[in-house]
Amino acid sequence: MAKVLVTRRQFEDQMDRLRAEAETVVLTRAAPATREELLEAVKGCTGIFAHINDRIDAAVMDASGESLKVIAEFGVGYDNIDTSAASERNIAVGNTPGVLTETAADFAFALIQAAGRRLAESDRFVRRGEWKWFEPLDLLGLDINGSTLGIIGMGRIGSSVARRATASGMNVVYFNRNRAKDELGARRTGSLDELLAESDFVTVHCPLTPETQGLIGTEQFQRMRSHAVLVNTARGPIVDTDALAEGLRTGEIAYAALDVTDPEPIPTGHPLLEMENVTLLPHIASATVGTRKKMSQMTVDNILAALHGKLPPNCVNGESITWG
Ligand code: 8YV
Repeated sequence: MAKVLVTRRQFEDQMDRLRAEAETVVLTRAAPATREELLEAVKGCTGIFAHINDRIDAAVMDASGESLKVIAEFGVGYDNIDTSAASERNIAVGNTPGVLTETAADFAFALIQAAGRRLAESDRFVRRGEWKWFEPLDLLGLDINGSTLGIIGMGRIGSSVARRATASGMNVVYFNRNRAKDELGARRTGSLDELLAESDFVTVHCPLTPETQGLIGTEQFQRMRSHAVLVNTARGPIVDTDALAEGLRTGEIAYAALDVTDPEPIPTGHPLLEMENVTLLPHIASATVGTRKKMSQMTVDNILAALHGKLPPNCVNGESITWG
């Protein structure tokens, strides 16, 4: 019987689908597997049900002992998997595109609104007992309607955010390698600098690649408007965390709302944790019951297809796989 490793607890009905066809090992410890545990746990596996915290590189693939056929990521982003190493080894890599688009866009737009109107900060203000009387000049935010939103990465999620933004009366500009098929009333800027200079809100929706790592750093913060809000729900390393902390401290930008950080989780004592003008969330953009269930099902679909000798229905390196 084939063996499948699931690196975190998952929905039981989906685990039952795997158990029906493979010896299924679910790592149930509270914390993610350490490197040593992962190298040990993959031994003899045909499939890995992987999560964002698992670094699946050549060493992990080789530790399976050449049995590995499929790595299925629970998520649309798969920057934690070395896809070139997988392709070289004829290992299919699957992901879960599409199902989380609207959920992630809802969340990004919620953060744009929450940051603009300083919701988290205002909640802390009330909890600290500082709300004693009405102050007309306290906790003033930034209007959503009439403001300009800059979207970095106009793919599925970026486009869905654009739809929400135009419906809320925002002007939308975007920066993307190619012109979007449907621009949804948004205007493509000629450069990232142009987008940063024009935007009141900037939201990040590009994948993490060697080209986008550190895309927003010191120089970019200097180009942003001093009242601007940065929202990142994509991947932490796209933004230089130290430069961001400095930009927030010196007033180069006004506010940041981050669902993703670098490193993740953000370590105790990190300067961002001490700042009032930052909202920090624990990577929950796709975390609704409905969406996470669909992601789990798609991840299992990707594994089961490979166990049956077929390419996963959502395979990112299908052109390199010689079976299926
Ligand atoms: C997941 C995500 O929660 O899809 C993605 O790329 O970042 C999130 O939806 C994450 O991948 C959990 O493994």
